Amino acid sequence: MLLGAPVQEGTRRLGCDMGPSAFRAAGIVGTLRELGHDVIDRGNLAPVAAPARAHSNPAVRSLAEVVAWTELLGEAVHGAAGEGMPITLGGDHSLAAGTLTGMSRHATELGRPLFVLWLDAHPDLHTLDSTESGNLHGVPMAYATGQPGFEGIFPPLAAPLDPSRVCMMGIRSVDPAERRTVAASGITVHDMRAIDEFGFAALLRTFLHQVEAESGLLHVSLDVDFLDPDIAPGVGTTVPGGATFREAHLVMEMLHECGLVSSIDLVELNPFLDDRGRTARLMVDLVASLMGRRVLDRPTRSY
Ligand code: DIR
Ligand code: MN
Ligand code: MN
Ligand code: MN
Repeated sequence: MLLGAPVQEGTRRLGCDMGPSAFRAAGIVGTLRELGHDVIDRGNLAPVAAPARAHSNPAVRSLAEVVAWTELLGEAVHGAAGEGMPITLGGDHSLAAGTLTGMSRHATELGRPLFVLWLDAHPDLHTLDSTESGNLHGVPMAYATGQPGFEGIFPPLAAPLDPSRVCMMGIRSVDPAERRTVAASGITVHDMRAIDEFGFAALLRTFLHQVEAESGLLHVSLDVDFLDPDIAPGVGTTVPGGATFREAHLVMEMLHECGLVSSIDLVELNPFLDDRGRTARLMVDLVASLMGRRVLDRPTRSY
């Protein structure tokens, strides 16, 4: 189930609103059908215009728009999760506040715990009070894990994410307030140093075993800047030293083999900054690996 979410108000740089179109132009529908999946493309969502909303932190920008997207996506993703696997085509990463709202409700109804694999250069753990950039693509994980200051502004989650059920990988740009939250929250954060030292496979395997042991649902949130800028230039917040082509495909293939992925965000693709669509095509190829494309059939799962 594809849901277009052309939100760009969570970032200062314009162009993420073209992300859903670029995923379609890069062939996401045909690619998934070739793998044998039934695909329904619900087109692009559009929230009704919301009146501007101020916050005591004057840096915060486009709060009303991001809250409106959170409410709209919460409903849409909850509905889609009842029918299949919601794949949300972003749009900037503020949309994860909405997809996690929807998946939290779905998981609560099923009585299963929700796990999140956050693939990003950034932990996106700012609160509305701590953000200095004011860009709300930097806050969704603080909201979803129940950090203070979102009550009465964002919709309440059916259940805040348990930090022990969140795993972040690829992290290499952390603001001071986020660093304190990482230390205090109990979220598993594998920065690039940890990945250099232990490798994606070993670290991811540990997390997937945890999801499996608790019969969890696994939401995967893939920010384009998880990838190295050399292979993925089409994003507004490139950070050197990201995941390589091979590492990213390995992560995706392991996710397919685990069979636990319930929902996916594809975020921060900025076609205006891309190089003849190559970032969009790479993202579609990664989704293909996550959804079952492989070089050879493997007799046993590798995770
Ligand atoms: C940065 C950027 N930490 C901020 N965050 C991004 O503006 O708060 N997340 N780009 O993916
Ligand atoms: Mn992000
Ligand atoms: Mn329901
Ligand atoms: Mn990022």
